[in-house]
Amino acid sequence: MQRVDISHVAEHVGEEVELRGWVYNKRSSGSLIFLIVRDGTGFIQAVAAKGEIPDEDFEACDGLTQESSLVVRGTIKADKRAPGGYEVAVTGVRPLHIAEEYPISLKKHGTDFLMDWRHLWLRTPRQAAILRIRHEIIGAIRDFLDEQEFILVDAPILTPSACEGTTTLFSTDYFDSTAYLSQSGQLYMEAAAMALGKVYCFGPTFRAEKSKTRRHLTEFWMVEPEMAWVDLDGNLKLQEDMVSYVIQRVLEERKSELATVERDTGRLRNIKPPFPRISYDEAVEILNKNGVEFEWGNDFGGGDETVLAEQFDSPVFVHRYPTAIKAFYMKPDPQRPEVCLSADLLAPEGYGEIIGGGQRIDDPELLRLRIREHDLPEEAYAWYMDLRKFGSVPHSGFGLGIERAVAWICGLDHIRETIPFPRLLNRIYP
Ligand code: NSS
Repeated sequence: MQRVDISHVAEHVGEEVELRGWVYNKRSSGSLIFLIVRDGTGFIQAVAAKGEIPDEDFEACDGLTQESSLVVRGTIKADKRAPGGYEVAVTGVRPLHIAEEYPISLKKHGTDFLMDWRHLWLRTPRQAAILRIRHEIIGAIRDFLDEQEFILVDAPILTPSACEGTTTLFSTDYFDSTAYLSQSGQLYMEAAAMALGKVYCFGPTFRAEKSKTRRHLTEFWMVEPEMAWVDLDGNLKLQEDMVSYVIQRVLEERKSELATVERDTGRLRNIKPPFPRISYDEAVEILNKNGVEFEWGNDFGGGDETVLAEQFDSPVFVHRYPTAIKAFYMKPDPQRPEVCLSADLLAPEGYGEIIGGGQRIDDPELLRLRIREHDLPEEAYAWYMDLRKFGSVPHSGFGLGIERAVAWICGLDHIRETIPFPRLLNRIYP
C-alpha cells in the first residue's frame, strides 16, 4: 500500500493509502471515531466506523490518546466540509506508541507555561506555521543573495575580539585564555570581501543582553552581507531590494501559514523599494514634534523607534547617527565627522530595528585611533588592521536579525516565538 504525506492526499483521491503521524485530537460518537491526524506536512480527519474495520482496530482507535503515534490506512475522499477538503475513511489502525497524558491541551495556556513545554508546543499549527515562514524567509534571503552572486562564507563562533561593544560579550574558557561567543560575523566578512568581493555569512550570534524586552534574545541568527567598493547608498539599495523580495516571496509561497498566524497582510503587500530615508537629525525633529523629549546624541529606544516608524507605511532608513554612539568601525561622514555613514532599517507596525549596517572605516590611522578610543585591546585587532594595510578600499555591509524579521512578517507580539528554542535573559530551558 502506498505511503503518502498528508500534504499530498489530493493526488490520491479514491485510493487506499497509508498515513503515518500523531493524534492531534479525537472525538467519538459511539460507533464513529473522528481522529485529527497530523504528520508534520498537514492535518486530516480520519473517520473509523465500528463494524467496517476489524474490531481490534476499532478498539485500538478508541484507546488512542492525544499525541499518540500511529499508522492509519484508509481511503482518501474529497469532502468540501472537511478542513483542508479531504478526509480518510479508515480501513485499519496500528498504534505505535500510546502517549502519556499530554500537558498541552487544546484550550488556551499562558506563554510561560508553553515555553516550559516548547519542545512539544512546536507541534501546534501556529508554531509550526511560524517555523515554516522562518524557513521561507531564510530561503528567500539566501536565494536573493546567491542570485546576486554573493558567496556564502562562514564566520567563526569562538572569537578573540568584540565587534559590537564589550558590554554584551559572553565569554568562555579557551584552554589557557578566554574566548568570546561571536556577536557578529562582520569583521570576518570584511576580510572575506577583500578576498571574494561580495560575501555574506549566516549564523548564530550571541549577546549577553540584560534587557528583558519583546525584541531581544541572547542567541539570535543574523545574515551579514559585506561588499568591497560599495558606499552607504549602494548598501541601502541592496537592503531595500532584499527586504522587498523576501516579503513578496513569503506572501506568495506561505499564504496558508500567514492565515494560520492570522497575519493581516494588507500592509505587507505595499512594501516595495525604494524605502524612505531620513537622517538622524530629521528623526530627532520628528520625535520632538510628536511630543517625545529626545536630545541629539542619544540612541533611540524601542518606543522612539515605534514613533519614527509610525510616520511611514514601509520600512524606513535612519542614517548618519552620531559617531559617538555607534561601533568603532563606522566611517565618519567626511562632510561632517560628528555623524557616521551608518544606517538602521526600522520596520513598520512597532517592530523596530531589523537591520543595522553602514560603511566601514578604510583609513588605517583613523581605525587605529578608534580602536584606542574604544579601549579595545589592539593585539586582538591586529589582523583586522591588516585589511587596511594591504589594499584598503571603501566597503560596506549590514546585519539583518532573522528573528526580528520573522516577528514582523508574522505579526507576533514577542520575539520568543520566532525561533525554535529561544534563549532569553531568564530562560535557557528546554
Ligand atoms: O548590532 S547590530 O545593529 N549590527 C551589527 O551587529 C553589525 N555588526 C552587522 C553588520 O553590519 N554586519 O545588529 C544587527 C541586527 C539588528 O538590527 C537586529 O535585527 C539584530 O541584529 N539584533 C538582535 N536580534 C535579536 N536579539 C538581539 N539581542 C539582537 N541584537 C541585534
